[in-house]
Amino acid sequence: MTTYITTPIYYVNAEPHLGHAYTTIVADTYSRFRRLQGEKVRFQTGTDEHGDKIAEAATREGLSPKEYVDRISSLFRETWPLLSVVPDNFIRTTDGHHMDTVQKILQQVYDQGDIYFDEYSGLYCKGCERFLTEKELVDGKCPDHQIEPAEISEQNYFFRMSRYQQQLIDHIEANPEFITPERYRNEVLSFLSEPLEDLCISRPTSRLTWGIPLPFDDSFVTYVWFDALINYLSGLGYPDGPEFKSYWGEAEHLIAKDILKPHAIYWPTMILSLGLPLYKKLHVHGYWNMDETKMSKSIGNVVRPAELVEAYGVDCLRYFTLREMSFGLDASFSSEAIVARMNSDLANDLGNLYSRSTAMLVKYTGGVVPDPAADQTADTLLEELALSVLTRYQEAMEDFQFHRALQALWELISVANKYIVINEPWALAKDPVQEGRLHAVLYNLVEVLRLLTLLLQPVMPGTCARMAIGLGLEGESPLVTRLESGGGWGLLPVGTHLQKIDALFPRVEQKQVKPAVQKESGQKKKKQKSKGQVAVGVISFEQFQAVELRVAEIVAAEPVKKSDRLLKLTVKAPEERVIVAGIGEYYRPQELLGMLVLIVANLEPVSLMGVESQGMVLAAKMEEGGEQRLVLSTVSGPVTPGSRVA
Ligand code: ME8
Repeated sequence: MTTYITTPIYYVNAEPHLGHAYTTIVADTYSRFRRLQGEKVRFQTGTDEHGDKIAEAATREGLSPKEYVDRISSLFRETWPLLSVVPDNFIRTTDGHHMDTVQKILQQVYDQGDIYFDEYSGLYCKGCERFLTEKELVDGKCPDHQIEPAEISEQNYFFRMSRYQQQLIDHIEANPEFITPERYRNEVLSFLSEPLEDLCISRPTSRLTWGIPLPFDDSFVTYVWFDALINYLSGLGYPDGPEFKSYWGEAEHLIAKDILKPHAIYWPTMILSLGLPLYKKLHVHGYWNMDETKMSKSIGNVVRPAELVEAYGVDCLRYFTLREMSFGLDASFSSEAIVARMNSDLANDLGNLYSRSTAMLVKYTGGVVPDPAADQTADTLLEELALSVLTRYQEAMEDFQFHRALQALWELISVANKYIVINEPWALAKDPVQEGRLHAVLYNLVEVLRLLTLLLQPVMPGTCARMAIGLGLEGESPLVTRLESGGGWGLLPVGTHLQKIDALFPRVEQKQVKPAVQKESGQKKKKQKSKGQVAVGVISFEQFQAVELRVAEIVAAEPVKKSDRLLKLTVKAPEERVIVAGIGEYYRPQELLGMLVLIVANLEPVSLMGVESQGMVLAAKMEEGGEQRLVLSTVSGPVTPGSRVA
C-alpha cells in the first residue's frame, strides 16, 4: 500500500502562521499514521512563489522577487522541523524542474486544443489572484479579502474547463469519498450545477513579469494557479519519474476551504485534459479563527508557530490543534484553550496515568514488567476496551477525524485511570496472597501505556519516543512503531525493565504552579475544602508574571509549637524572612539547613499557629499508593540566594 499526501504550497507573501502550521501538522500526522500501518508514504509541501501578490510584497521590501522568495521560502522550510513535521519533498514553484514541467504541460494542453486566445473582461480580485463571478461577491466585495474586485479587460489565453464539466460531475457523484467532508462535496456539486466558464490561464507581461512564460507566446506568463497546482505532479517527477509511477494513483490533497474551487474544479479538469487518472481524495478543513475572524496574514491577526512551540512545546501544540478542531469545521485559537487542554488532557489524564502506573511498577516489582499469568480474575475490561479503541482510532485516522481518534484514546486513558482507583494496587501490595492479582493489574496498566505510545506516535512523536524509552522499549521497537506488530493486546514482554524518564509534560506542571500556590496560602485554603486535590485552572501570563519566585537558602528550621505539620523556616532571599511550611511530616528540621529552595516572595503575610509567615515554599505534591507526600523543589548549581526565578 502507498500514500501520497500533499499540503497546499503556501504563498511566500508573508510568514507562516498557525493556519499553515495546522494543515502541515495534519499532513505529517497522517503520513506518520500511514507509516505506522506499514505503508510507503510520500509527503509533500512547499511554497508558491509566482504572481502579483509576491511581486508586490518583494517591491514593498525593496528586494528583487527572487531575493524575496528565497528568504520567505526558507522561513517556511525552517518552520517544519520546529513542529516535528518531516516532509519527504519540499517543492518551490521557482525550481527549474517545476517550471519545465509547467511549460511542458501548457504545450501539451495547447497542442491538443484545450487552450485558446480570447478577449476577456471581468472582475479580478488581487487577493484571490483570479477573476470572480458576480455571484461570488458579497456587497460588491470579495468575501475572503473584503476588497472590491477591479474591472479588467484584456486579451488572454483560456483553458477549456467547460469541456470537462460533465466528466467531473460524474466522477464526484460516483465517488462519494472524492471530496470530504460531505458539505464541501455538496458545495462543489452545487457550483457545478451551473455552466462552468473557461479559465483564464495567462497574464500579459505588460502587467506581470514574475511568472513562468507561456511556451507558445512569451508576451504572457502563466496564471499563478495553473502554475501552482502542477506542483502536485512536478514534485513526483512527472511524466517519467519513478515517483510519479508509484505515487500518483494514490494522491490525497489536503487544503482549507479557502482554496476549494481551484482544487475541486480547476485541478481535476486540468488532470482530465492531461488524460491522467484523477487524484484519489481531497480533504478540506475549516479555518482557525481569532475572535470569530479567520486568522490571516492580510488581517494580521496571526499567531506564529515558533512562538507557540516556545510557549507550549511542540507535542502539546500538535495535540491541541488536532484535538480542538473538528476536521472540516472552524475552530478558535486562544491561549486559554490550549492551556486548558494541556492541563486536563495531557498533564492530568495522560501524564498522571503514565507517572502513576510506572511509579507503582517501580515500587512493587522493581520496575520489571511482571507476569500476569497467575491471576484467575475474569478481568477483560481494559483489554476489550483497548481493542475497540484501536479499531475506532484506525477508522477515524483514515477518515481524517483526528479529534475522534484522540477522543477514543482518551476514553481508554480515562478508564485506565479509574482501573487504578478500583483495583487499588497499593492495597493488593500489602497482601502476599494477592501477588498474582497485583501483577495482572500492573501488567494491564503498562500494556495500556504501550498501546498509547504506539497510537499517539503520529500526533506526539517526541513524547512517544520518551514513553517508549520509559517502558524499556527501544524507539524503533515494532511494538511501538508498527500497527501490524504492535496493534494487539498482551504484547509487552514480561521481564522488560522500565527506565526512568522525566515527567512527560513538564510545561504544564509549571502552569499549575499558580493555583497550587494559592491553595497553600492559608487564605484560599478555607474555601477549598476538598483535601488533597490540586486545583487546576487557567491563568494569564500577566497573572503568572505577578508571582515573584525566588531562590532562598534555609538558614534555620524548627517545629511550630503544637503542630506536627508546620515547620518555621528562616530563609535568606537575600534578606532574611520567616516562612511557615506544612512539611513537618516529611522533613526533619536539621536536614533542611543549607538547602536552596524556591519560594513565592510576594505573598501577603499570614499568621499560622501564631507565627507570621512571609511567603511560601514550593514543593511537589505526590500521591503514591493512596498516600500523599511533599517534596521540596530545590535548585542545583551555584545560585545566589535571592535570585529571581524566571
Ligand atoms: O492559497 N485556518 O496559499 P496560502 C486554517 N498558494 N488554515 C489556514 C488558515 C486558517 N486561518 N490560513 C491559511 C494559497 N491556512 C496557494 C495554494 S496550492 C496549489 C496553492 C492554510 O499561503 C490552509 O491550508 O494562502 C489554506 O488552504 C492555505 O493555508 C492557504 O495558503
